[in-house]
Amino acid sequence: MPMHNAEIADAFEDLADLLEVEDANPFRVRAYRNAARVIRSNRRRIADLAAEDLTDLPEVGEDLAQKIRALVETGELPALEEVRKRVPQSISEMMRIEGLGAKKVKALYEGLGVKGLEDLKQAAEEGRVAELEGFGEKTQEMILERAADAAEKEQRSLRNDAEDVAEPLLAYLEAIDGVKQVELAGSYRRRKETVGDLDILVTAERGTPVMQRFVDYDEVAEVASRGDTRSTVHLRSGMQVDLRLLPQVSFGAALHYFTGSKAHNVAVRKLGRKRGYKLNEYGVFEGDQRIAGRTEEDVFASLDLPYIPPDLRENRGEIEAAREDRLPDMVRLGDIRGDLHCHTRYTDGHAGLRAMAEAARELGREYLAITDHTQNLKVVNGLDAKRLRRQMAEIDRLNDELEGITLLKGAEVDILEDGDLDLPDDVLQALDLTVCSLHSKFDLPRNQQTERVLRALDHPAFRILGHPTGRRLNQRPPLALDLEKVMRAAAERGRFLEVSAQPDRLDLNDEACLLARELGVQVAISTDAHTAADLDLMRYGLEQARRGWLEKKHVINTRTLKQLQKLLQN
Ligand code: DGT
Ligand code: CA
Ligand code: CA
Ligand code: ZN
Repeated sequence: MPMHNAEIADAFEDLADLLEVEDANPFRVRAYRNAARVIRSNRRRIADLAAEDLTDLPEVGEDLAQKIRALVETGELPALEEVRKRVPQSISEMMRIEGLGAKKVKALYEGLGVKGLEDLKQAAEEGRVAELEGFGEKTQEMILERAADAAEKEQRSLRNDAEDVAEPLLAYLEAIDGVKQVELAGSYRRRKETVGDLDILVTAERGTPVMQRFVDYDEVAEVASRGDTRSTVHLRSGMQVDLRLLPQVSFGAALHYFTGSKAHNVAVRKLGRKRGYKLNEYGVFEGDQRIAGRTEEDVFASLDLPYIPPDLRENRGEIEAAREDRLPDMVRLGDIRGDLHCHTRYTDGHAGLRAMAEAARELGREYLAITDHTQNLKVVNGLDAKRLRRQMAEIDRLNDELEGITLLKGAEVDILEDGDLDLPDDVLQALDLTVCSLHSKFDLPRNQQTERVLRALDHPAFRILGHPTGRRLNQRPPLALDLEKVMRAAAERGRFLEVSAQPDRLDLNDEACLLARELGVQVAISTDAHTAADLDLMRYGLEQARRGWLEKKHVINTRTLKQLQKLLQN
């Protein structure tokens, strides 16, 4: 059974974590992390690629290719086994606590000898953590709060990882003779940014061996329960899957029920009760009479509601909006005309300007902003004014030559600790746009962090706030920032916020998108592409924008180039 991309990526991430604790060369740590990212987001199954093909992947040279082969063939990564001899493996458990990075974990290990979550909890309870240099009462409390979570809760899967697992399984089920409908409900269908487990609903002709085939699926590691109408398994990737076999007459009701969210269901049921109906996963009932249930449309129609798309079913006002016929006309992928954040070989991207431009054109984009990092970010060889000027000249030359796509001259400008921007004003003013981002000092107190961003917003060259909260799903919590204040200021000054489509960022998230809509700030949905293939990540950002009720008019990269340029000049 070949390894999943996610499993390979996890091994390299573990390696990077442990090396970081060991204080290894940061470039090496970064190389493994980048490789993990490339592997995780690759469409093809890495385990099926030959050694030569592996080096074609961005970030993967001879050395890494060899490590990947070894891992795929033996199930072990020798370099990882080596570090594990030096650093207890359980140490990386501690990194699952949001907010505890390698540096802090290392200090805890060396200073207190804590080797894992259990040790750490005990040390915190005894008050020893607060006494350690660089830690205090607040950190200790945070650890106590989050350690229990980290121990219990399996991490939720990122949406794109869940897709890698779900899509082949759905195809497998659909191919079974006699199977009629297969739908994946739950948070997956609502396009939530992370997924706890997969909830699959199936209808089939009588006598179809659905359950048998399900538990026989190649990727099943363990069958947790098996029945005639419901089974639960755990896949090798760690994902839990519930499968329910349903009669046709209640498929729509079940699909609605198991799509959720729970809060949405509760609100819909209440609405039904007001009319004297009973709603459950079998249908809508008036007395003993089933009045709806075959399709979701029927279920909504029985309550005089139009169809509510799954993306909106979070009980955030969608039922009232549906009743009053003012559901949002959510932005679609086809509305997107350009991409306003990407990197090239000048810094930490893996393709040149031309290759990025051609890939964007291939996807139907009309414009692409090149936004490499700036000088403060040394680890990626950030651009100083001189190198940026050189890139700008190259963009001018390319624009003369290229048909069907326009490159915009931009930069992802570091916001410095005091809110200054990381390039001289004259070069900033010469750019078509800036994406201004926080890449350091994540732990400033909320007031100070907010002031820092507000100051940056005041700079005349500021255009878009990149990945505003800095969160990395399953890795780093959002930084303390008064988003409402920032949004109000952005709205006043005609600035924009980014919705990063990077699957582990999705930042702004859905709720923040709703707030942006309410406060009248427009957003840019951007891929932050580091490879040509990354330009196709757009849909992940789009999904969260849709969950946040955003429409075409709220998203600046749905504008034509001319309209956008006007908006940016303001
Ligand atoms: P997840 O798996 O944590 O990402 O989130 P969901 O939304 O997929 O939740 P899950 O798998 O526990 O259940 C799937 C759906 O089934 C959920 O969205 C709504 C429905 N459901 C489950 N339990 C209940 C319940 O106790 N009451 C109601 N009203 N609905 C429920
Ligand atoms: Ca679920
Ligand atoms: Ca479930
Ligand atoms: Zn960035």
